[in-house]
Amino acid sequence: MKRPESTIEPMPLSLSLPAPVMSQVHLGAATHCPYCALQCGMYVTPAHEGGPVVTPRHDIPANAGALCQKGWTAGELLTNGARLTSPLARADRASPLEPVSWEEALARVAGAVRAVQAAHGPDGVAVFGGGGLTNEKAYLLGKFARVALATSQIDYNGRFCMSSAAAASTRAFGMDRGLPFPVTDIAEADVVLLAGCNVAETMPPFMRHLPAGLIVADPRETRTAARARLHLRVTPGTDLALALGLLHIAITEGYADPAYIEARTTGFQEVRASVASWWPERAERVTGVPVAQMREAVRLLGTAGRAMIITGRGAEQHAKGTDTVTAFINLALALGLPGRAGSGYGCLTGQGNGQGGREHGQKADQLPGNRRIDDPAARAHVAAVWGVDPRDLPGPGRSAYELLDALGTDGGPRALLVFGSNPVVSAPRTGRVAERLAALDLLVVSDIVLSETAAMADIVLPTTQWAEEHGTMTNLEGRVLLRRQAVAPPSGVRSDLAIISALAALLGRGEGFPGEAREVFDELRRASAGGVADYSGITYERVAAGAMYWPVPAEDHPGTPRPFLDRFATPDGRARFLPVDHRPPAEDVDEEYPYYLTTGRVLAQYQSGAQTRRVAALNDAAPEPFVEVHPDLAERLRVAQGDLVRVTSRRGHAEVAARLSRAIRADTVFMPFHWEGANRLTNPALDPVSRMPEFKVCAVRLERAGGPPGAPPGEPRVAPAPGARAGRGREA
Ligand SMILES: Nc1nc2c(c(=O)[nH]1)N[C@H]1C(S)=C(S)[C@@H](COP(=O)(O)OP(=O)(O)OC[C@H]3O[C@@H](n4cnc5c(=O)[nH]c(N)nc54)[C@H](O)[C@@H]3O)O[C@H]1N2
Ligand SMILES: Nc1nc2c(c(=O)[nH]1)N[C@H]1C(S)=C(S)[C@@H](COP(=O)(O)OP(=O)(O)OC[C@H]3O[C@@H](n4cnc5c(=O)[nH]c(N)nc54)[C@H](O)[C@@H]3O)O[C@H]1N2
Ligand code: SF4
Ligand SMILES: [Mo]
Repeated sequence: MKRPESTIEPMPLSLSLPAPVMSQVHLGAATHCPYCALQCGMYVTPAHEGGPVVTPRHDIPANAGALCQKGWTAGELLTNGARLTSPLARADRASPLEPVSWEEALARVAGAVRAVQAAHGPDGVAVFGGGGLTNEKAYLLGKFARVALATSQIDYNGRFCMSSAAAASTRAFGMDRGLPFPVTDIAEADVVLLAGCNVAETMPPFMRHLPAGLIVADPRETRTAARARLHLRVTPGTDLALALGLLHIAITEGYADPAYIEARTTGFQEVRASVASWWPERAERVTGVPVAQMREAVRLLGTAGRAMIITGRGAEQHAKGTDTVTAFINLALALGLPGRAGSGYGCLTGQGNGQGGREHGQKADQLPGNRRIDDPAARAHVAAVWGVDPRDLPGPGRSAYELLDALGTDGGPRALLVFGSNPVVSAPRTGRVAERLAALDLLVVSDIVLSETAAMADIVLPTTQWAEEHGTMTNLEGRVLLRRQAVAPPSGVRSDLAIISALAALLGRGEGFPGEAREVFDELRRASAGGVADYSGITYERVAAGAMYWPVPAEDHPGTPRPFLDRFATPDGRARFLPVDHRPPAEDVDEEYPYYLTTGRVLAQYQSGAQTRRVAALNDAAPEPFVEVHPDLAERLRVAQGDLVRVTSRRGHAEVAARLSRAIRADTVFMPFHWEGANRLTNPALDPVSRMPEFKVCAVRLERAGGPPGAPPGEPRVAPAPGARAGRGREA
């Protein structure tokens, strides 16, 4: 490596920082949270006893001085004893991981990659990326796969997250920008419908942007739903029918906006015909949402001066997620919302760089700038930037679950390089995923801690994290932000960029893989130029000086906070209505597996828990996995609060403590996926368009585990529904 490993790099910004930024320098480096897509602004001050101190920034409107508990405690990630500080490798599968030098670790990766490719061809090696990686990392990783490895086999965890919303937005609007408006616009709406988002726990400071006129569709009475004027307690997996029913009501009761539909859209007639049979009583039968509530929701949305419809993973993580989002977009279009100030449709991106991470080419079917890899013009443009022949660029590869499912099989990849994901906890049907990972000739994981996936690896590469590095992140509103280095990384770790750069060199690609973020970003700008997600006009200086919303096609272009105000990004500038129809979940309940399992998040844990389970305060707040069960169901199962319950699906089982709550439907149970277990149960049925797995609904049975079967349930201690709770979470 060229640069010393434990010194702070100079700020990559010139000294022309605007005054407000300069005056805050004493607060520590102005950077952003390591976790979710709200990317709350924070200062990180290195020199404090007990480790770096985090304080919120006020100059980033997304959080405006607030942080959630995860943000406040993020400093602990930087000094955590669980941090990896040396590469690890094992002599063979039976031996333990032992510290090795960087030279040895990288040489072993390169040697094994060569051997696998010699025996099985370029596609013998696969890459799995993450939506938490900076734009620079996501870009370089995609280029590394296509150019240095010449493999088509790259995908990333965002397939499990944003792919359905992305696919639906692209086909309706020609552009996939999660919120096509600044997050602060939401407060200007009179009514917001949140379909399958629990922002009170998943991005608490976001709550302040929500208006009083809140409608929430969720099978559970979450802390978010408790704040809503109207809670539609939808049966898991039936949002598509809900959206069709709402559109039927909107049309028949005169809330559609004919002038808008005429001027700004195509395809309304087909959609109108397709929802004609979705009369409200039929939608009620499918969704469990009373007709009166559906009418009330449409009336609120239809009579509001400004209204928004926003989807989250609850509506999207289904084998019909793309069509479900399309149905909500159809509703928004019929009401005349998208492309009007203070109104619109949006989805809530989840991971820290879930937006940028899905634009720059770590996705199987995509090249930088959110270009399609099967588009000859896109291939020609990117190949020219990369200095390669377009014919040498591989075509689309397998989607995330299909890739994991194929590992070590006949014709599947024999080696996998993972950067920024923990799929053995977070992928669906993890029993199968663990078996496939174990069948590989080579598993390499770059991580900051020994995640469950890293623990299975042959070689583990310890990497720098958020406040130890520079780069850019694109938040949920499409705003590009600077991740600034605040503290020196521990000696012994290298950045992902340096790792990719070194591996490329060892594989004979010394040119074209710089290890410095800014240099990578400058190339990313050129590669994205002319694409849908055009970053060509963005510089680190401009990002530091003010809000930069993509697309930014030139250095004198002001950026695009609201891309759809005049026209949509389709060839004719019009948004497209697309007819879609409801279908049941891929796996419905039956006699053997009589209950729905849905999965999701709790406030204090993040994703696979690799980071947050290692932060003491967070682990105290949410120490163990559980299954949320309605007291009526618990009584039927003879299960009391805290009892160990065995939850079984067709794919596996997990034993977790029961948490009784009236906040959930009696036909449904909920498990967070932050611990190994929930995903042993989930169904990898894939959406035909987005290849999103059906995380949010499968069929399970439950029984009391341990203890004498059929013992009296005792006095169940039932958690009150969140509406009854005094506190409102640990929001600052
Ligand atoms: N604390 C915390 N915050 C996070 C994360 C985290 O792991 N922990 N992860 C980040 C990431 S990557 C993401 S993607 C976001 C996700 O943010 P959200 O989408 O808000 O999170 P989830 O908990 O997965 O799902 C939201 C809600 O969907 C509901 N739901 C389940 N099934 C259905 C259904 O069929 N229909 C409907 N309408 N609702 C349903 C669940 O009950 C849940 O309350 O959060 C981000 N923020
Ligand atoms: N059942 C169920 N499963 C789900 C979901 C659900 O709702 N239900 N949600 C899905 C969703 S939306 C998502 S986004 C996925 C997320 O699932 P994962 O991809 O497993 O997400 P993380 O736990 O964030 O994993 C990130 C890993 O990268 C490491 N890391 C952090 N920063 C860096 C970095 O800069 N470089 C490198 N190399 N490593 C880093 C972390 O320590 C961690 O081990 O889970 C999906 N799985
Ligand atoms: S909501 Fe919490 S986890 Fe998300 S960016 Fe803000 S402080 Fe971090
Ligand atoms: Mo996500």
